[in-house]
Amino acid sequence: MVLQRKDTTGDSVVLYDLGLEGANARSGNRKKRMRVAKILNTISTALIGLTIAGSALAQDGLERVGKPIANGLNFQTAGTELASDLQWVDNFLLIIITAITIFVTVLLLIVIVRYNRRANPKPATFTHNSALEIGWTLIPIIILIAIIPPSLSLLFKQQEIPAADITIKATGNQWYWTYNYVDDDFEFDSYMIGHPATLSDADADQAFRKTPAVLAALKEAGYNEDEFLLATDNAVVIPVGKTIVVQVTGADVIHSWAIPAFGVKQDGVPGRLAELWFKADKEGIYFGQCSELCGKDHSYMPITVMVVSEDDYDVWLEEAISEYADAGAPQAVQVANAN
Ligand SMILES: [Cu+2]
Repeated sequence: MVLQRKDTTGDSVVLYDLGLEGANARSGNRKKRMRVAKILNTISTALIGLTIAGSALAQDGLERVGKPIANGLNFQTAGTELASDLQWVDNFLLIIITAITIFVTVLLLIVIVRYNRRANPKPATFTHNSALEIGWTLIPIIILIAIIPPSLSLLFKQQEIPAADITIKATGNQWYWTYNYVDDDFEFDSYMIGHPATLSDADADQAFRKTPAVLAALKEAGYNEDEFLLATDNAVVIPVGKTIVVQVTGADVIHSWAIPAFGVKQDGVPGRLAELWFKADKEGIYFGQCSELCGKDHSYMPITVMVVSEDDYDVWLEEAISEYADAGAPQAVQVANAN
């Protein structure tokens, strides 16, 4: 940033004490600027260090992504390219906003210390500085232009839905999800383990809390105690490395289907069919939650996505079709395919 000063009256010199670069900057100011640059460097290094530490922590939960981790910081381990891109943009913006915040804070502190009534009893009387005004207009514009390419390209990547390998329709209900595997025409409901629907009638009064019956149901389904409120009785099962398109809608009120580790979140609005897509990079169990306040049991309709190998998926698919598909359903699929 190079700002030329036009005003040459003695009083106007003080303006350049703010640490801005100018033709009349004194050597003392240059030293100060270098100190500010050093502080900026230290802080951005610390921020990057924090990011790396957070990622390393998140890696401990590689198989189960999306549940709370002790001392967890930062994002969940990215399970898709969309999520890694989102995290990159977030870190990029974090560095920019940190630099801006520090810069403005330093300017404020300098003004407070140097130009209070006691330290500077005779204030300057000029009101304009064209170069400075052009600078503080152009520099924010340049920053905004620098932010546009990564953020807009990511937005388009999320919103332009590619051809699907597997299409799943997710319908939000008060308060559970229904998943329809559109290509194979079967559907099932997915309840949080601990919901009365997942317990025997005798244990119904133990629902929604970490009671012995709920803990036993979690264990039986292969989940740990700390996955309570995230684990469901029927997970969405998908193969690794395939493009999955999820059509999201609501049956009663607005819900939202979100898996943070996949970088996806989409409102399910009754009467509308929205779409999101992702391609999971690695196998694992990924947890998400309904992310639109949808009523009293909003917190009890989590999302569990199981990413498995293609072979395991084929085995599961066969079982799921025989378990969930209606007797007349295969015919309906054939008719639809013929068209
Ligand atoms: Cu909800």
